[in-house]
Amino acid sequence: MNRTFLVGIAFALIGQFSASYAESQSVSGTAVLYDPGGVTVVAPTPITGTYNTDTQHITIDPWVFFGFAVDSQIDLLSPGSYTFPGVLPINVGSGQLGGFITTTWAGNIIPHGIVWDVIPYTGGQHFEPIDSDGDGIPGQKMISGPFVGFTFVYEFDAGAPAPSIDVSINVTGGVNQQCNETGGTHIELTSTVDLNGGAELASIDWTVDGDVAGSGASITPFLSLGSHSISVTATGVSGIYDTASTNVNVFDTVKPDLAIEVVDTRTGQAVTSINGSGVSFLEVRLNSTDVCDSDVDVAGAFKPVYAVIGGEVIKIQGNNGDVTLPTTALEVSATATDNSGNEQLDQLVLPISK
Ligand SMILES: [Ca+2]
Ligand SMILES: [Ca+2]
Repeated sequence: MNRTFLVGIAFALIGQFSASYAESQSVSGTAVLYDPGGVTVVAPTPITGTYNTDTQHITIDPWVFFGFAVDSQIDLLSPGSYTFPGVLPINVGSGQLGGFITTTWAGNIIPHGIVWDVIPYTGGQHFEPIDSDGDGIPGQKMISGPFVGFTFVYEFDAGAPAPSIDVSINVTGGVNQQCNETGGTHIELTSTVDLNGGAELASIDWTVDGDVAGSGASITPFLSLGSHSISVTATGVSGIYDTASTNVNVFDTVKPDLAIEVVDTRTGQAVTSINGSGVSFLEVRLNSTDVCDSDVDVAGAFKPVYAVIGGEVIKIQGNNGDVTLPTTALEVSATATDNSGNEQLDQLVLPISK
């Protein structure tokens, strides 16, 4: 008596386990509703459900549309042609499965049809809705119920989630950066890779302006002044991949440094004043450097300054055709311009003593 009882429990347990592992797969995907013009009335909304592979029936877990629960029961259809009351003919080709769907919403019982391309992968399969009535909108439009002319599609994975890779780019310091070396900046680019559904990463490859720029989780390329397109592709061992792109702009808004130096060539020393007889030994040097531009354009002008005491009148007197003016100082002004158009101005006045 006891023995029989135990065997019975064992069978019951086996039955339960085989039901949950062999006959039932989880369903995960999205629901979309298109209006008769193909505009999405319901953007892709996450749905879950259960696929009973023995009865070929899918139950979509209730989700909410306009405040009412949507309950969809799907009888799967193997390749062939089917007609159901209130539904356009459902024609299922090879490599496809059809669905006769009964959706209950706000007290309405709505029959509709769908055909999926079924794309198998390790551990599951993807159900991709096709335009089975040829109206240019994915899915098959409804011809009965409150949404005649609308199309309702379920797209999902059944079984294990499909392997997927998602990659994104992080630019250390942001996508707009000041030039901090001659001609450009080294910029650190880092990828973030999300692997799902058992996907395994094989490689990460970068391009800058369309050219191969390295591989691995991060690279630090030199980017010249201007805008650059960056792209990274993460590839899985199964060949699936994802690509992310961004633009990085290197700019220069820093003015060049500029120093005016007046050198007495007799000593080679910079001077801050000179006596009259030394004027012909002066040489003016315009020194400019820029973080980004190694070849700054520098232009200068050199002119005499005449001291005028209040109340004096300047008279220019000719003397055998020469004109002599009492020069009291030399003034140098200069402008340095880098290749991004940033200008630095400087001025120096050198007094001349008698
Ligand atoms: Ca369609
Ligand atoms: Ca600059």
